Amino acid sequence: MAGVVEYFDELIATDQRVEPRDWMPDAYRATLIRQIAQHAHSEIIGMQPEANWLTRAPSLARKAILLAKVQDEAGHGLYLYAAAETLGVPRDELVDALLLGRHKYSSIFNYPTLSWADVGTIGWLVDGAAIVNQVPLTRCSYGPYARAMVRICKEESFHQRQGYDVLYTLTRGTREQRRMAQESVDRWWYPSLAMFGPPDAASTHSEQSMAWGIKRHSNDDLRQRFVDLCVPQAEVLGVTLPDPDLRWNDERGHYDFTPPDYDELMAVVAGDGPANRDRMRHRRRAHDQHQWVRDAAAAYAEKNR
Ligand code: FAQ
Repeated sequence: MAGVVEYFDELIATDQRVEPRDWMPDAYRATLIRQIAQHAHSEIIGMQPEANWLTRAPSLARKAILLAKVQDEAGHGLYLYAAAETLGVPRDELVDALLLGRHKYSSIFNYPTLSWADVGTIGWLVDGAAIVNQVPLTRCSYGPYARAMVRICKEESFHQRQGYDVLYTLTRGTREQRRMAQESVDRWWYPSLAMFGPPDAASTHSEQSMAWGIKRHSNDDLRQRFVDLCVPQAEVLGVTLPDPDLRWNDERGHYDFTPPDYDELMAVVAGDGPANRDRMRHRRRAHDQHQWVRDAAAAYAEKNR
């Protein structure tokens, strides 16, 4: 036993990857299962807000692009479930944990998409926040998660650009289109900042996850990085970020900003956001209605065996 513990400590200390065959502490395994499963569920639930606009995209090209993006999210969910399975937990169990409300998914997907501009804003801000959070995860100490993140980040980068392009087009359009873009940014700014999680002082897992090399930066550091990136991008778009206290701080070398309302974050995470019930109802219905697909796939696999 002592040998494997030292080997694990050595892998972490020398910034190498832990692989599924390696011994790992139970708490390290549990933390990874929790984070990777939450991440996978977020990708799957995250298909719903944008899918809401598939039938109403303003052109065939926009519809084809959005369809591809939503399908990418399904693929991300599948890579991530596969990464979680390497930790010894079957996929059925993970999916059941979501459906029974035992697992969380990202707060951001509990907000409704009220206008076409929301498709642009989700791409720009939500995928933008996802990239800031996930690029460091390509260096996560657990190999299968880190490798899944490499491909996911490349695709997220395309998603972010398509969203920016939607907003760029709207902000160069009619007065009504510019108004729609601004109204959407006003609604999504703070929920996007909240995606990074509670402030460091209230983050239960950060310290241990950083010691294990699962997380590489704290929630607040990543949130600050995101704000610093967004301000010049908002200027190019010609939209105003809805924060009167947002200003450059020469001393800190960062923008000062108003943090999101963490009570709201906790309420949304606890199931009380504007769309939580709809999201879960839709997910459970889809799961039940497609039982025949899983049955057919299992029967086909059995036949081939
Ligand atoms: N929502 O101690 P910490 C995407 C929970 S991007 C819900 O700081 P940790 C792409 C947290 O789980 C979105 N719950 O936790 C896309 C913990 O609860 P627990 C998904 C939250 O893990 C774009 C408790 O609060 N990305 O899907 C949130 O160290 C467009 C205490 O928090 C990821 O999952 C929240 N915002 O840090 C798809 C990235 N924040 O488990 C479709 C990977 C915190 O003790 C369309 N995950 N909680 O019951 C992470 O980086 C981390 O898990 C954090 C949270 C940073 C989210």
